[in-house]
Formats: sequence, structure tokens, C-alpha cells
Amino acid sequence: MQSETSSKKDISFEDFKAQVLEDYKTAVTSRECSLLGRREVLTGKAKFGIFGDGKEVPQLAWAKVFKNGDFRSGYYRDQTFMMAIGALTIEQFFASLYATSNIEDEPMSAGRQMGGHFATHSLQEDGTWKNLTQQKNSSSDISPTAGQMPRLLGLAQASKIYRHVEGIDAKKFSDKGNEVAWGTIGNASTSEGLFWETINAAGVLQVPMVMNVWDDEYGISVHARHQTTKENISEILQGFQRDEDENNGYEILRVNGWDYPALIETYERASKIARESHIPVLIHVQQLTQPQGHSTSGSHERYKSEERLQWEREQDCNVKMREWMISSNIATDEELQEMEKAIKKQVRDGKKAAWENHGNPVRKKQQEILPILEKVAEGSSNKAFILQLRKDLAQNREPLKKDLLSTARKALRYIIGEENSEKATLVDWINTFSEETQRQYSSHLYSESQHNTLNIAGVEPTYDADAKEVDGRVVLRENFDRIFETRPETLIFGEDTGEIGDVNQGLEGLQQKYGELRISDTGIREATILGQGIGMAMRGLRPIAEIQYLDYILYALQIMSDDLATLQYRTAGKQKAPLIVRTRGHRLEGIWHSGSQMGGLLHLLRGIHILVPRNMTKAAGFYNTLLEGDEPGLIVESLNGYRLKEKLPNNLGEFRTPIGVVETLKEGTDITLVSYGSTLRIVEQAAKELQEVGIDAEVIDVQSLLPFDLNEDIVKSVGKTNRLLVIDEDVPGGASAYILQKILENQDAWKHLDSKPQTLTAKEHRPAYGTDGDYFSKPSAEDIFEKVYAIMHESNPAQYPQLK
Ligand SMILES: Cc1ncc(C[n+]2csc(CCOP(=O)(O)OP(=O)(O)O)c2C)c(N)n1
Ligand SMILES: [Mg+2]
Repeated sequence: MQSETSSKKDISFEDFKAQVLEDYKTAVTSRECSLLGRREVLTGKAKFGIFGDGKEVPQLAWAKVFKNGDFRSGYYRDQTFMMAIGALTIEQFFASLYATSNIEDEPMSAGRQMGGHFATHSLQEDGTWKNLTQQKNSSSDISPTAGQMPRLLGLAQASKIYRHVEGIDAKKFSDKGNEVAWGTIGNASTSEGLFWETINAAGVLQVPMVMNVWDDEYGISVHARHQTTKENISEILQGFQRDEDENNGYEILRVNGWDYPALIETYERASKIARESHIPVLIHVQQLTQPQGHSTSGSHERYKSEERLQWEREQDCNVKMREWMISSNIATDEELQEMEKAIKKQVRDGKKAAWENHGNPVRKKQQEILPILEKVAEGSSNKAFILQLRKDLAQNREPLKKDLLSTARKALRYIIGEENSEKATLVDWINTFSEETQRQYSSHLYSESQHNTLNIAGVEPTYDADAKEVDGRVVLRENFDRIFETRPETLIFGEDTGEIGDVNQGLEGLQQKYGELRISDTGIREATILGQGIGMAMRGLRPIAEIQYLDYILYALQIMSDDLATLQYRTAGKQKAPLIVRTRGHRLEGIWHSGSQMGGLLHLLRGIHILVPRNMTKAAGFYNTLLEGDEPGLIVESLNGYRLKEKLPNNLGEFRTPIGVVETLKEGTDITLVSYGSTLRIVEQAAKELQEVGIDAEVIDVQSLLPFDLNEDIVKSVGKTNRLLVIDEDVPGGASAYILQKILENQDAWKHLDSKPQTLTAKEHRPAYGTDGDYFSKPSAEDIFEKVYAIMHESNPAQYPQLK
């Protein structure tokens, strides 16, 4: 543990005083927001509140050293910091509490996230990057504790890449890698595995990450003695401390959260070490408090002793800062009282303005629908009922959008079957209002910019007349080679990805060619591999995060689901992370080497493209497509395809497999067989065998599960064959059920069916090891043959007599 050294700046006492007063103003403003915020929840105007009270003072010190280009990845206690860097006003604070749903008034998430989830805007209106070096940046928060950690690693690593990799156009993203990524976490959340994984990885990578632990001894009601060995996170992290002769490791600093001058020195020191030397720093900020308890959901009097509560009142960082200001002759008690009074009023006014602003658009709409309801009532036999609805709505002085729409929809029911001249007006109002409002809650699950991946047209691979037949992995490698050669902002990392060029040698020799920063080995830590990718993609790089096997993506799934998949949505299109996740899966052997948990992924990863190429040329084409776009995608390469021969295209790096487009591999008239990935090879085999008994199956490769068959080609096939079987190696009701739902419900294929639509999947259990394990766990060519034959038998027993 190093103690803080003095780094006094040469400024006059007057300047110093003015700065301190400004800081104190921010601290008090933030506190008043917390106090009033809680009241707004308790009186029912807002649903839930979690605030930054008790954590104000360290955030003032942090904000002072937070420079343009820096990034924050933090949690719900950081409102004071956001205010101090000028990224959160009083009005915005309350707008977010009220869930105001437009991005201009509620820039954190357009009302989609609970209050206390902060963000700045990295993207322009059209979805392209702003210049991130000219603003202070906060990556958008998520609620799962420690979920901010993996991304923080990537945000810090980006600086290292920008500092050392040549040729990248860094104008909008970095000034020679001089940016620090700052994390915050509560003491209790350091119990999460993600915290430890990130801490270790940042130490290994030596990246400019400063980790703040806000320590208030509690995690909701649970005391540090249940959370942390020795109840002290910086003490148990001592092994990470760098020493004199060995630069690897961390600088670990400890400071009390109420000690303003010590905090300022500590943060200056941390910033310098991380920024200049790219050494990670951990600041353990101790003795913080929770003046109002954890959140509006409970009261801390239930679990804190009177002694502790008294201590918290005395140690309150704002109270201590105030005492210090008076004792240091920075201000008198009277001056501060006056300031505090003025701030109270300012916060009250801001709150009022935010509430007015929140309600005004709805009241405007209310004035629109009321006269329509009146006219509808005039011509209706249910006049009295409609007028009653109208009256209830008219009397509501603070209506929600829900109240307006629900009233209008109920009124419409009263005029079913009536010749009502105003019906069209009412229907029109309902439709327009629903559409506009729905967008406020449902836009931007994917990118809506012109670079969204769906706008990227496919390009066929082309071949020399004497094109070589090579192992599939060579097609991938040659394509990656072209990618890294032409796009300096790309990089790939994962377990065994670097030196040996991945376990299947799809990157063979590329580390030697492009260096260890771009083609790199990582520790075995899937969640933070993902986090590296998310953070770097948020800073303009084009990372490819490799998860060695599909089975192990479960370790990274939480972060993919909670962070990556929600990013565009939760910022209403103001941040993006166009990360490509590379993995390989299906059809090897054994419980943890043959998984195909595609249904699970499809359920949890809406917001990410999920691509399942059947061979390596298709896979390579997907990398090329995703790199042209600005969205995240997951590519699952077929494990048993690396050694199968494919022709080597001559337009490497340029051919593109289109997203959301299926491919018909074999035309047929009797039944449509839909599948994807490795299973297709078996389906094709079965289709050949079926042909021998006179059954002509059409075989379709889905290729892209998310998005799914955008041209609705499968229903066209079913229209021709009138029969449908979906085959995959997921569990029953997994991805096959998703595919069936798309075809039956979205594409209306039920209209064309002459037989029951069916699925053929693997067993409920995980696939057993060995050839027999595979045969008895997953669909075989015989299973497919017999299933199809049974369908044909049922439809025409004379032509297809009973098989067994
Ligand atoms: C993964 C996860 N588990 C549980 C929760 C519920 N939860 C929210 S905050 C919190 C306590 C966090 O305590 P700490 O990290 O010390 O932060 P503090 O609120 O004390 O600042 C818990 C358990 C959550 N948000 N995410
Ligand atoms: Mg805590």
C-alpha cells in the first residue's frame, strides 16, 4: 500500500476556494436530488429510486481528473460524478426518475432504464460516431451487480491498442491512448466473480483502468462480514500490488470517502499512473454512508444498529466536507447555509420543471382524444358509457399514455357494429398514437442507422478457374488474413487464439504477421473476453472475441445478454458495440463438446445477430458482412467442418454472406426440410436416401437464426410441398420451436399444410460421448429418413406403405 503523496498545484487560495465552493455546490445539489427523489417515489410520482447520497465527495475528486476521451463504467451511485462532469442536470435527473420517454429530456436512456443508470451519447443522430476524444464519456450502466466490470476492461484496453497499434484512424477515439477507463463498484458487489475475473485480467493486460470501490460496509442489508474476507477488499487484494522492481501489477490506494483534500491527491495520483504508464489502479474508498438507506424499496433502520446509524450521520461525507470548509476558512457557516437554501430551491424548481415537461405531451394528446370521444359518443347507442369514459379521462390531471390509449380502445368497443361517422377518426387516432408511442418503448433493438447489417448486400464468392480445394480452416485463415491486412482497427483474442492461431488453426501464422496486440491469447475467462470486445467496440475498434467452444459461451452469456444485446436498446440508439463473437460448435462428441444450445441463445440474445454457417466459406462471408455493419453478431462455426474440403475463393475479404437470407440446397416437391449448421450435412444425406424411395425433399439452410428468413422464402417452399419438418440438434422445443413459430405464425405457412408440421431434435439430455453416444443423442440420417417417411406414409399409405 502506498500512501498518497502531495501534488499541490500552484493556484491561488482564492481560486482554490472558488473550486471547493463549486464542488460543494455540486455535492449539495446532488444530495438534494436524492432527498427529493425519494419523496417523489414515496408519493407515487416515480416508481423506484436508488440514489447517490453518501457517495458525493469522492466523485467530486474523481471528476476533476476525468478528462475528455476518458470513459466511465459504473453503477447507480454515480449521479454526483455525472453532475460534476456536466453530463446530468437536475431536470434530467428527475426526468429519468419519472421515465420521461424522449431522449432530449432524458438522455440517459429515454426513460427505458430505472433512474441511476447513467450514459453519455457516443453516436450522432444518424448512428455514426461522435468525436469521443472531445467529450467525457460514460458507457451505459446495467443493473446486474458487477456487470459493468467486463466492459470496463475493454474500455481500458482500447487505449493500449490505440497507443501501440499503428495505422488505425483514431481521430474520433483516442489521443495516443491517453485515455483512462474508470470503474465504480459497491463494496458488496466485489463478491461477484466478474469483479475478480476483471481485476486479474486487467493486471495481466496492464491497461489504464482505475477501479473505484465505494465502500459503505453494506450491500443492501448484508454486512461486509458476509461479503468480503477480512471485511476489507484492498487488504485482500494486496497480492496484486506492484513492487519496486517489477512493474506488473496494480497500484492500490486507500482513502476515506469524506476526506476531500486526501481524495483530491489520491485521484490525481491514480490518474497520472494509469494515464501515463498504463498501470491499473484500484482505489478503495472507505467510510462511505447511505443517508437514506439502499433504495426506496426499504429502510435501513431495519438492519443497521442505532450506533451505526449515528456513525453514518456523523461521517456523512457532505457533513465532513462542510466542517472542513469552515475550519479551513473557505466559507462560513452562514455563507454555506445561504448557498444550501438557494440550492434547495433550485432543485425544487428543477424537479417541478421536469414533472411539467414529463406530463405536457400527454396532456396535449389528452386534449386531442377528448373531443373525438365526445363526437363518437354523440352518434352511439352507448353514448352514456362512452361519455363516462371520457369524463374519467378528462378529470385525470396527470394522465399516462396508457390511460389515453386504454380509454380510446375501450370506447371503440362500444361502437362495434354501429354506423358511427366518427369511428374512422377514433381508429386513426388509436393507430397513430399506438405507433408513435410503441416506438418510444421498442425502437433500437438493432441499429437503425444506414450501416445496420440488413442494409449490407451479399457478395458471392468468386473462384479462379483452377481454384484449389483446401481444408475449410484455410478458407477462414486466408479470409482473416485479408481482413487484418486491410482493416487495422480489427483484432481477435481468445484462448489459444494467438500463438497457435486457434485450436483449429483458422488463424495459423497470423500473430506472427500482425503482432501480439492484434492476434492474442487470453486467459481462460470467457466473460471478460466478451467484456474486452464490448469495451473496445464501444471505442471504435472492431474486435472479434473468440469463445473457444459453443459449450463454454455459457460463461459469457450473462454479459452478452445483459450488456451487449441491450446496448443499443437501453440507450435508444446512442451507444453501440459492433462486436463479433466467434465460436465453434455442434456435433463433436460428449456432454461439453457438442452442445448446440441455440434455443437458449436465441431467447437471451435478441439484439445480436445469430449466424450458423454450414461451412467455412459461408462463415468467412459472415465476418465480412458484419465488419461492414455497425451491429454485434455471433458466428457459430461448424466444429466438424474445418477439415472438409472447400474451394478457395479469389475475392477474400470481399465476398459477403447476407444476413437473414436462407438458401435452398436441394429443390424438391414432397416436403420442406429446414435445418442449419452441421446437421445440414446429415439432412442432405437423408434427402438423397429419401430420393431413392421416391420422396423428393426440398432442403433449406436457415443460415441466419436472428434475423430469420427476411424474404419469407420458406413459406414459398411449403406452399409448394405442403409439408414441413424442422431438424436440429438442440433440445426438443429449442431452436426448432423458434423456427416453427416463425414459419407458422409469421409466415402463415399453416395455410399450406397437408400434414402436421413437426420438429426432429436431439434428446432432452446433453449428448453422450463417442460415436454411439452421438448416434443415440442426436438426429441421425436414419432418424430423418424415418421421420420423413412416416409423414409421407400418413399422407399416402398406398404409395408409402408402413415402414415399421
Ligand atoms: C446480479 C445481481 N444480484 C443482485 C442484485 C440486487 N442488488 C442490487 S444492489 C445490491 C447490493 C449492492 O451493494 P454494493 O455493491 O455494496 O453497493 P451499494 O448499493 O452499497 O453502493 C443488490 C444485492 C443485482 N442488482 N444484481
Ligand atoms: Mg455497499
